[in-house]
Amino acid sequence: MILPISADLIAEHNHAHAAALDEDYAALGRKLARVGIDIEAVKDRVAGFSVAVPSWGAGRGGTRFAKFPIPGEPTNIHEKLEDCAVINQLSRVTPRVSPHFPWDKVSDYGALREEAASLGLGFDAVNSNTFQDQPGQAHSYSTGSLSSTVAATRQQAVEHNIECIEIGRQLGSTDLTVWVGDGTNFPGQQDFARSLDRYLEAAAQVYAALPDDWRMLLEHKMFEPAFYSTVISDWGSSILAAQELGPKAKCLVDLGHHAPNVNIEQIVARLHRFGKLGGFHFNDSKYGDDDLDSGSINPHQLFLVFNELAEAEANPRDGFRPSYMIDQSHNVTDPIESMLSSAEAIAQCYAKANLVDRAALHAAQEANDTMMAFQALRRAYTLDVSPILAKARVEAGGAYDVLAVYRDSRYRDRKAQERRAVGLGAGIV
Ligand code: LRH
Ligand code: MN
Ligand code: MN
Repeated sequence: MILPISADLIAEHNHAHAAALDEDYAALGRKLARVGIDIEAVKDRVAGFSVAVPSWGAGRGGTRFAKFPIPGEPTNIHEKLEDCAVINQLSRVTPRVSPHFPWDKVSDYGALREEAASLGLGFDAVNSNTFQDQPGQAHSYSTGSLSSTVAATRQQAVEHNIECIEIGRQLGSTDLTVWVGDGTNFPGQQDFARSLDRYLEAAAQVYAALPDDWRMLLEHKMFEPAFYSTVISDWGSSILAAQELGPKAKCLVDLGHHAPNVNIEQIVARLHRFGKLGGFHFNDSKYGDDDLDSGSINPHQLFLVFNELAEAEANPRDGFRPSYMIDQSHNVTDPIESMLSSAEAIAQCYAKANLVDRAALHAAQEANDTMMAFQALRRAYTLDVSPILAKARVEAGGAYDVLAVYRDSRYRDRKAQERRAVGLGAGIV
């Protein structure tokens, strides 16, 4: 395996911080020991945590107004994999990449899988794209895709999803994520009930093509690109569709796809209660599907989501296997830096959720002691868990200070010499 960043550089940096890390880790260990928590056990759990990165997040994002490329950004899936390898090499928490088709189309997927493996990476959920027309495509998605009024368009969307499953099999994936932008911009434009009927009928054909060990993750989104109504607009539509499709259909929660102020952590608990929690697209949001960096706007909400996940893991009803993925658009930062920082924010919330004294929380809930129930969460949230993350990272060969090593490596500058410049123009969603 040839990884993109020099192991010597990482070792040199880590050596310079080793004494400080040991001191901070020991101090936190003593603090946790006072409340009966073994820091080594927490570190082991953190070491087992991972979150996938989106292939499309490796390039600079943009809005429909503009995209501002940076020198050295990736122009194809091979270069994206290389950048994702940097993120995983330094963070040791992002060993899988989630590809999007046809954006990541190649001629030989077996070779792509090997290429990823040689960089220490595997593949996560495959994402289909029926929200955009491609050059030479027979039928336009302007009338919708799985719910289109045009039968041939629905068929094309079904076939594309089935092709994604086939690609995913070759890549070693076991999840198909389906997000459709289908919806309307005007009252009366389509019949709400009939468009859902069409979606369900087409989605059932995709579902029927799933291998036994696969899941179909239905991703809902309230609006955009449709601005009046969307076919799978909320978790209610999503869970109803998943229930109708069958046990392999689950719901995927993208943190930016909800109505403003919705209690997302409660949605997580509800979906788990009915065995339908399939996965996450982590990002943060101020106004809508902003795709901002995870934990940059509302880190407390991210913690509360992980608290529900920790609760669900402890009480796994119909099983607990959510797939975790970042889905962000990096419009003004180096995407590698954003994903390094986001992966750390996500892992921090995971660690904090694992530090919640669940017995104390449950006892306070039973006793209707509101303040102490809240304090059980607050105590975990206010802990600085960064020494635990850093220790797990360094022990796995990653960097103590991921951003400092990345900058010192001058990786992006080197890529700017090697890679062709990407064009200007509007970005993707
Ligand atoms: C839709 C979405 C979905 C797409 C991705 C590019 O807004 O969140 O997950 O596949 O963005
Ligand atoms: Mn998403
Ligand atoms: Mn989105």
